[in-house]
Amino acid sequence: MKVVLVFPRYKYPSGDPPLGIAYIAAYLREYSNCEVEIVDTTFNTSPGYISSIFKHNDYDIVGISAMTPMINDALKVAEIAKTKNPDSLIIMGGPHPTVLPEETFKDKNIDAVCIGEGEATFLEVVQNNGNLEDVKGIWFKKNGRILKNSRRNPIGNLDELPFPAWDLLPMDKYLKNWYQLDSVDTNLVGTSIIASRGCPYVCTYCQPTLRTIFGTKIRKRSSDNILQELTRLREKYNINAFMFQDDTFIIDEKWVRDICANIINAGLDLKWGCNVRANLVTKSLLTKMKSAGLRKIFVGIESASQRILDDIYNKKITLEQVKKTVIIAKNLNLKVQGYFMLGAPTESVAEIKKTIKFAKNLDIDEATFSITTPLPNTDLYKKFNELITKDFDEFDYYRNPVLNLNDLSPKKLSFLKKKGYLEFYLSPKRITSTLKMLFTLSGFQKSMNKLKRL
Ligand code: B12
Ligand code: SF4
Repeated sequence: MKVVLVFPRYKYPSGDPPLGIAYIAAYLREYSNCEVEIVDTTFNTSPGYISSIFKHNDYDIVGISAMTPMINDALKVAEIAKTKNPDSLIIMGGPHPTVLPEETFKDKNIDAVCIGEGEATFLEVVQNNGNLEDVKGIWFKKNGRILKNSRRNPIGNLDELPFPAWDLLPMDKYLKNWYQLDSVDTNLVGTSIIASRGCPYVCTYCQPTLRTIFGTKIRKRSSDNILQELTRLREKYNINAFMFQDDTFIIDEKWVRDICANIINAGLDLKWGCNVRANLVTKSLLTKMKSAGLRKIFVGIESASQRILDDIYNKKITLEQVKKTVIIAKNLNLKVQGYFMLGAPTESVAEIKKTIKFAKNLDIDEATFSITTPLPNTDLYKKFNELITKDFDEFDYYRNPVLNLNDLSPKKLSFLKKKGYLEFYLSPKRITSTLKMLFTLSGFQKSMNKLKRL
């Protein structure tokens, strides 16, 4: 049996490999005899690429991954695949079809949708030779009707998963374009990993999507398993840096300390970064993490308005915690990147300006300003449903406002976002590092990719 997994990323080149399908591919290789390939358009967006792949290959099963802003591109891939080979089974998975399966089935080329985690579900589809009748986690079309199999429980022990199938991805390009630790050193060679799945928080712009994909409980890989992955990555690709992409990496302090102790004992000598939550940061924890190689933290700050943080985002952090986190990190000489969102429902222009000013004055090295985008099925989406466009192409929080805000036109919001970036990166205390970044060769290439998001 021949399987292909497609990651139809056309919009923004990124140094972050698509770990979801790389995990599925590795799992299929480990536990079945099928032939599996990954087709990733991240570095080859030419219109003929996908057509030529399907012209020259016959696949029994085509799996396509989709986040909301990628859905239209994903559906085009499905159309090409079905046209070239009407007998192939087309399964779509990932965040978008998981939260909007019925909507996804409106496309005639989609035969099945995988709800949630994909490894065990896809394996069973392969083992059943494409027969979907009793495969948990699958919804499928039969005689024009949608049949909904029951949900599959998430994999209990994440250590059972083989490491992602990096060899099926264009890893040379990913390593070259990886930018997460640029503010530490633009010459670092690194990649991203995922050490846990799930998040217990309930931010309105994110949940219940994450719970729908990964279940309600947070699952963590063992520190030994993580160490093995890092060792393997260093052997295979000579990395000297990495990032934990986990949403809430420091949620379990004991686990994080275990990982750090393991990294130190193994003498791994890798520089790394991770996402933190301002309400969970302590000096003692960050000190331990730094001794294991931590060089940068990423903090979801979102807004300088406590009203927006509490009433609109349900973020469960305070601005005091944010300030304290930055002070602790800077005293440890760590780089800090802040994430901010502009244009929440009910947010005033004054509040947006306050957020930009707060970011500018905070002692952080990098800032990302995105546009508040209530993704389908999130609590924020449900609450402000009538204000939101239904064109999924528009759901891109780097670029388009999807909310119709009375006193704030999309043009004005985009202007404010650009202004935020300029004020932040051209402020006297950052201008030198901004120019330094732009004038190193590797920094320049990666900065160009980032600029596409402005
Ligand atoms: C790292 C990350 C990124 C990275 C890299 C993403 C990548 N995959 O290349 C970067 C920073 C580039 C990124 C970008 C964006 N991201 Co992002 N990202 C994440 C994050 C934190 C981790 C992704 C990950 O690796 N997860 C671990 C793997 C194992 O899970 P997975 O990818 O979901 O795959 C599993 C299942 O979904 C399923 N599955 C996935 N694909 C398929 C395919 C088939 C056929 C099957 C059967 C199953 C299946 O099986 C997989 C294994 O179990 C998630 C949140 C999270 N914790 O998952 C958000 C998340 C995926 N991102 C999200 C979004 C919206 C974006 C953006 C679209 C934002 C934007 N610009 O508007 C952009 C995409 C732009 C682009 N075209 O590249 C949303 C998606 C929500 C939605 N409704 O679509 C998430 C869920 C965050 C959130 N809580 O809202 N992201
Ligand atoms: S935004 Fe982050 S902290 Fe909030 S629910 Fe989503 S993953 Fe968890």
